[in-house]
Amino acid sequence: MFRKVLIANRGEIAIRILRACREMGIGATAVYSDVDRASLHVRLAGEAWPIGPAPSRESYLRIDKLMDVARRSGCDALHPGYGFLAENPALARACAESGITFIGPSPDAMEQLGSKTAARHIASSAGVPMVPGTLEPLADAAQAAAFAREAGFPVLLKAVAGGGGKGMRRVENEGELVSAWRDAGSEAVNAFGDGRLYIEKYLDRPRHIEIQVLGDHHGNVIYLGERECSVQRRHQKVVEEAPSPVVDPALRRKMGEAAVRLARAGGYTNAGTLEFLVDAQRNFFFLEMNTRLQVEHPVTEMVTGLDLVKLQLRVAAGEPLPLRQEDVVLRGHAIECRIYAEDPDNNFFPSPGKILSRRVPAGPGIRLDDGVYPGWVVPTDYDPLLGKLISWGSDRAEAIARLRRALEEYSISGIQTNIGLFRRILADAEYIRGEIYTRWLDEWLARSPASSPTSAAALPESLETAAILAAALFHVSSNGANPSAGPAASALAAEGSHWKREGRRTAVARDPRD
Ligand code: MV4
Repeated sequence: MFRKVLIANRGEIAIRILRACREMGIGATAVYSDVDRASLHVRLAGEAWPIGPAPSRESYLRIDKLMDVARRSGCDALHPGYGFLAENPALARACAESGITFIGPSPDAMEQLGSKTAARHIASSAGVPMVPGTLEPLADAAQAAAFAREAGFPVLLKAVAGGGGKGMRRVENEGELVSAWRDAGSEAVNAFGDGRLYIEKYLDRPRHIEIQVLGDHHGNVIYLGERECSVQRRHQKVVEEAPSPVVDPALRRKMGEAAVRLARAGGYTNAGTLEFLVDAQRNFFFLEMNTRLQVEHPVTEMVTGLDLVKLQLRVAAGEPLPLRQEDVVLRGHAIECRIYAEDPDNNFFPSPGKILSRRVPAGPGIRLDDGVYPGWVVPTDYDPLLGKLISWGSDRAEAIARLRRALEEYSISGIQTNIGLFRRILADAEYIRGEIYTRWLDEWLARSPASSPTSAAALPESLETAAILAAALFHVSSNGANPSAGPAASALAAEGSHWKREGRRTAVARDPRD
C-alpha cells in the first residue's frame, strides 16, 4: 500500500479522499491556492503545501507544481478527485514519469475514452448499444445533412472533445443545419480547442442513467449498479439517486454487462462511469465514459456498502478487487442533493461570501459530505459546490422522507444556497413518482413560481412559530440578556403575519455566537 497520497484537489472531495487515507493508515498531503489557505481540507490535513494564486490555471491546474509538491513531500501516489486535472492524461503521464502512482486509469485508456468518437468505436466493437450516429468526426455540414436525411430529423451535433453540453446543437430541419454546424463548431473550438463534430439521432426526453464500474490490474472488472441522474439544470446534475426508479434487475444486468464489456475493451482500470440515455421503452444507449471518481459516487456507496475511494486506492496499489460481481448486493435507496452557494431566485447566480452560521442535518440515514465551516469565506474562484447531502432509506419513499427531513434541519446563513430549491423538488408529485427525464428540471423551473425567500417555508406556521419562540427563549435565558430589551415572547406569539414572522426570524438569527 502507499506511504503517502498527494490530494490534487480542494473542498469536499479533497476531504473525502483524506478520510479514506486516514481510515487506511495512509499519509496524505493536501495542496491549496492562496485563497484556500483557511479551507477545511487544509485544516483537516496533517500536511498542506501552497501551490500558487487563486486562479486554478495558476494553482490546481499546474501539473509542474503538483509534481514538485509530490516529490518534495515524499508522496508515492496522487489522487486527482474530480474536475481540475482528473481527466487530463498529461497529469497521469507526469505521474508515471516521476514514479508516482496515479489513482485512476492509465493515460492511454483515459485518452481513448476521452474522445467521444474513439469511445463510440470501442463501444461498437464491444457490442454496446449506442444512439444511431457517426463513428467518425464529420468533414462538413453536407455530411451531417446526408446522415440526417437518412436517419431523420431531429438530430444532434456534438463535439468530439465534448462535455457539459458544450458544442452541442439540436437540429430540427435541413434549413437549420448550416448555422447549427457553424455555432457548434465554434463553441467547441472555444471550449476544447477542437472544433470537430459528429452527429447522432436526437432522443426526446430520455433519462440519464449511468453505470459505475471498477477494474483492477488483474483483468477483473465489475459494475456497481446504476445512478439515475436525470434531474439536471443546464447539464449540471442537481439530484442523483441509486437505484434508478425504472431499472429492474434484468435491465441492470444488461446495462452493467455492457458497461463491463466496454471498460474491458478500453483497457480500463480503477473507478469509471459510463453514461447512458434510456428511452421511454427502456432501450439504453451508450453516450460517453467519465474516467474519474464522480461527484455523486456516495449514492453508490450507500446502496452497495462499499467505500469507492478505498477501493480506488487498493486497485491502484495493485491489489486484486476484493469482491466478485456476485458479491455486489444492492440494498435500499440513496438520494443526493448538491448543495451550492447560489441563488435560485436570482437565476442561480453564484453567491460567494462568508458563512455566518450553519446548522447541519444528522440522524438516521443521513450523510453530509461537505467542506465548509462557519466563518469561512466561499471563494469566487471555483465551482461554488459546498457539499452533498445524501440520504439512505430502506426504499425510495423512506430515502425521500429522510432527505426532506434533513433539508428542514439544514440551514446556512450569510450566503444564498439552493437548499430551499431541494425542499420544493423533493415535494413535487412528479419527482416523487420518479417521472423524471433530462429536461425535467429545466421545464419544472420554467413553470413553477419563484421560491419563497424563507428558508423554512415548508414548515407549518404553528410549528415554525413554536420553534422560533423556543429559540428566542433559549437565547434570552442562556446569555443573560434582559428579555425586556426585545419584544416579549408572549407578544411574539400573538403575531401571525408573514412579514412579522420574518422579523422574528431575523431577530433570532442575529445571534453573535452563531
Ligand atoms: C443526447 C440527448 C438526446 N439525444 N444525445 C447532453 C450532454 C451530453 N453528455 C449528452 N447530452 C445529451 N445527449 C442524443 N442523441 C440529450 C442529451 C441531454 C442530456 C443528457 C444527459 C443529461 C442531461 C441532458 C440534458 C439535455 C440533453
